[in-house]
Amino acid sequence: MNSFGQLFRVTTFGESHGPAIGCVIDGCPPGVELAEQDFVHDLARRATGRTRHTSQRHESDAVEILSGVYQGHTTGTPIALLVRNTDARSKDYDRISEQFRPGHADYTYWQKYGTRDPRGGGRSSARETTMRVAAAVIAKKWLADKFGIRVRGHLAQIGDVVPASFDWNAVEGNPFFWPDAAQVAALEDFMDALRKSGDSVGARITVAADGVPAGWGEPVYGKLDAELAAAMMSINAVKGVEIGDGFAAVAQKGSEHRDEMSRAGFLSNHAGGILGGISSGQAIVCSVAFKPTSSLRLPARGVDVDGNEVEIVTTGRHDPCVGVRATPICEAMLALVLMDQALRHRAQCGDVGEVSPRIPPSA
Ligand code: EPS
Repeated sequence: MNSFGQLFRVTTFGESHGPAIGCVIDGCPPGVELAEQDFVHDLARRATGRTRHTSQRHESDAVEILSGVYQGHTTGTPIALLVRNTDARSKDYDRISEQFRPGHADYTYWQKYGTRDPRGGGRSSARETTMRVAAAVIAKKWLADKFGIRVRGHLAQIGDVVPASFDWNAVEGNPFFWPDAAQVAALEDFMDALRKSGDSVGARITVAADGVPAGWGEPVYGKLDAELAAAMMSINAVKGVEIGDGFAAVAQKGSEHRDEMSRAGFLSNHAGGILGGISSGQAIVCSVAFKPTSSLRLPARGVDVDGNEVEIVTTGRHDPCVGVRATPICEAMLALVLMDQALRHRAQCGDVGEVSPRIPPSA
C-alpha cells in the first residue's frame, strides 16, 4: 500500500535511484493558492547534503507540478508532483547488492518480494519521505488558511542528549532543529565524533499542532491518535510513537494525568490534545522515536542471498542520525493526518458547528 489518507489521499511512488520520485494527491479542495516555489522551504529543511551532519547526496529536490493547479490555484482534480533524482551513485551499492545489511529492510523486502532494488535502498529509502513533505506543504497551507493551525516540531533527544532549555525561536536557527541554542556547538562536536567513528545514533522528534478545533477524529477505528501513530510509524526508521505523556503515563496517578479544566482553559496537557480519539482543542503533541541508522562502515556479521555468512561493510553516503532531518517529516505526517480528519469531520459533522462550552487550550 503506497497511499495514505481517506479524503485527502496521497499516493507516493519512486525509488531512491530511479529517474524520479513523485506523488499524486487526490481530494485536495479547490482554490488553494499553490506554486512550485511553495515547496522549496520545507523540502530544503528535510533534504540531504545541506549540512555536514547528514548524507552528502546533493539533490536539488525541485518540485514540478504536473497537474491539478490552474492559474496558481488548486482545481480539485488530482495534483501530481514530481522530483527528479539527479545525484544517485548506484555503484556504491554494488558490494552490498547481494547482502543484507543487519538492521535494514534489505532482508525483509527480499523475504516479501523475492527480489529488491538495492540501489540506495530502493523504495525503502528515506528518499520517499520527500513526497510526504511535499504533499504536506499543501495540507499545512490549507490548515493554516482555514483554521490558523500551526504545525511545528523539533529534535527532542539525540542519543542521550536532551535539551537543557526550550525556546521555539531557537529551533530553525540550527541544523538539528534543536530548541536550545547554547547546546548547538556541543551537538556539532557530538555529530562530528559520531561520523568519524562510523557509527550512528537514534533520536526523538516532538511535533505539535496548535489551533486544532475540538471535535476532529473518528471513534472508534479512525481515532485521531490511532491515525497519528500509524502515520508516524510509517516513516522509515521509526520504532516508537507517544501521544502527550505517552509511556510516562504508566507511572502517573489519575489525579496527576487528568487535565483539569477551568473556564479560562485546560490546566495541563498530559493527553496531548486528544481524548477518546477526538481533538480537545488543546495542542496536539506527538513524540517519535527513530532508531540508529543501519548503513554503517563498521563491519558486522551477516548473510548474503546465497546463505553464506559474510562480513558486511556499508560504504557510500549515509546519515549518521536520520533524526537530524526528520523534524519536517514528522510535521508532514501530522499535517496529513489533520488535513484528512478535517475533511472527514466537515463531511459528517460540518453542520454541528461550535458547541458550548468551548474550553480554551491550556491557560
Ligand atoms: C539513504 C542513503 C543515501 C541518502 C538517502 C537515504 O542515499 P544514497 O546512498 O543514494 O546516497 O542520501 O536519502 C535521500 C537521498 C533523501 O533524499 O532522503 C539511506 O541509506 O536510506
